[in-house]
Amino acid sequence: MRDTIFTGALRPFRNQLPLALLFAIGNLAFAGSPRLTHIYPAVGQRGAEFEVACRGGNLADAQTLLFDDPKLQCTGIVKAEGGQVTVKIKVAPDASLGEHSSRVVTASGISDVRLFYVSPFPVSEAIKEKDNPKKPQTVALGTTIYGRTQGENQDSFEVDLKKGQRLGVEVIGTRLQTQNVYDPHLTIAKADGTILSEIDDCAFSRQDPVTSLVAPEDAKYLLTVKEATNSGPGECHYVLNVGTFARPLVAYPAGGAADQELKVKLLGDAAGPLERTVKLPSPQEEFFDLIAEDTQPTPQPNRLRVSPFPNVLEVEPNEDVAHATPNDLPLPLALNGIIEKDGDVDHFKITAKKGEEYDVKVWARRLRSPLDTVLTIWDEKGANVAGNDDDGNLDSGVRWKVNADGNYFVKVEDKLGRGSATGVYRVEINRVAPRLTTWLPRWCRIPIKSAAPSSFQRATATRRSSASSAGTLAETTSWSPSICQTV
Ligand SMILES: [Ca+2]
Ligand SMILES: [Ca+2]
Ligand SMILES: [Ca+2]
Ligand SMILES: [Ca+2]
Repeated sequence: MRDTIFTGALRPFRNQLPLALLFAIGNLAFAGSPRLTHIYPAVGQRGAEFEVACRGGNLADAQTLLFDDPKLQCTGIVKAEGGQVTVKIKVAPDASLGEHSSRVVTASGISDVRLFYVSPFPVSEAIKEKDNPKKPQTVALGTTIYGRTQGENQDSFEVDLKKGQRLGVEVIGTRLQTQNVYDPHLTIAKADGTILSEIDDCAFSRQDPVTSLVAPEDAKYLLTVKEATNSGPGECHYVLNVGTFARPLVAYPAGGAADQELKVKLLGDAAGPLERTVKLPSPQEEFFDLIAEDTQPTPQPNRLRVSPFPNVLEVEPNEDVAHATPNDLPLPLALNGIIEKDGDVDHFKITAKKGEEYDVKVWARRLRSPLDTVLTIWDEKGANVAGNDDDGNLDSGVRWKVNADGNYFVKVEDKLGRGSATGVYRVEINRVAPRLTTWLPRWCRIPIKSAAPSSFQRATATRRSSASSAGTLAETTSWSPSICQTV
């Protein structure tokens, strides 16, 4: 399953269409099956109007490109044919930077979701000189480039930096591909070829590299984008943001109480931590996207959690129960800390009452921390009362029913004992509550074992989700064998 940097792809299209209509369109989509495999370019500057090509299938009767945010509007269809529709897009000057999701709406259905990015910078296509395709393209600081690096292709860019000036770079590639795995790789070198930074994958955007560095001297610096294995398949689209912007990797604390001001440190930028104070939204929102502004806006935000309960911040040293971070606040709470060096272990004291039931959820990797957390809850006698390593992802989570009144101790550590300055985590301890989630039915094609060794079958399934009053959520898959096909 393709990863997305945040949950933009899952953000509901709630401002766009009534729920009933969404389901109606969903049912139509089963018959019409418009497919959206790529948007090129999958980026546009805020405040700008431009054209993009949507490629896929059954797009001849396309009516619009629908975004999750009304500040991105499709203002017209330029040309529509079976496999491609070209549309005009207008992005409001105050549209959110970063990731958005979009679908093509046709007369007969609505396509699958693809990602689209809004940049603060002018956007242009990578250019290669015909007579000298290896010559780097000179780009200004504060530019968004899009292009392709198929097969062994490499695209090179040259930027001019003064000593001490920061260079921020983001590549978006894996998140744009749907038919093939495209794994971008980034190198930053001096003009003489000395490599200053080489990055393939990172916790912030997984297979898409981001980095920042401070220029060691006045000079020209070379950026090279390629597929990590020199064998880029398919379209291999990428988007490259280059500028003097800060590129923090995580925020600490990684969330706060709704409707309250929160002071956060943005960590991981080459020029050092940044401090910001933000007003978090109402508790209807689960997340807040923070754009760091430091000389230039950072094109992709750092995501914070929004909770209806207060924060507790760790106090080091807290390596054992005897030195646990003290806390007199009642649950529910969010415990925040950093596994800041190898071997760091953090403990927090909490108080709970018999019969209470809590969902204890760690937010670390899902907020782009490099940690693989392990969570344990101890009682005062040293008995392990709850714990978890991975709760459906690398972040830990457990439902905890309290058996006795008393003090308890929450322990957080990294599974491999690794820590770093960006090893941020947040443990949300919340009362168990009913939760209802709705979304479009999703059709997926998955391989099925076939008798013929050189072929496999694909079937189409509808996934439905349901929530009970107890808050449990089940996802069921119903198959439609009549449309199985051998390919
Ligand atoms: Ca990569
Ligand atoms: Ca710590
Ligand atoms: Ca510690
Ligand atoms: Ca884990």
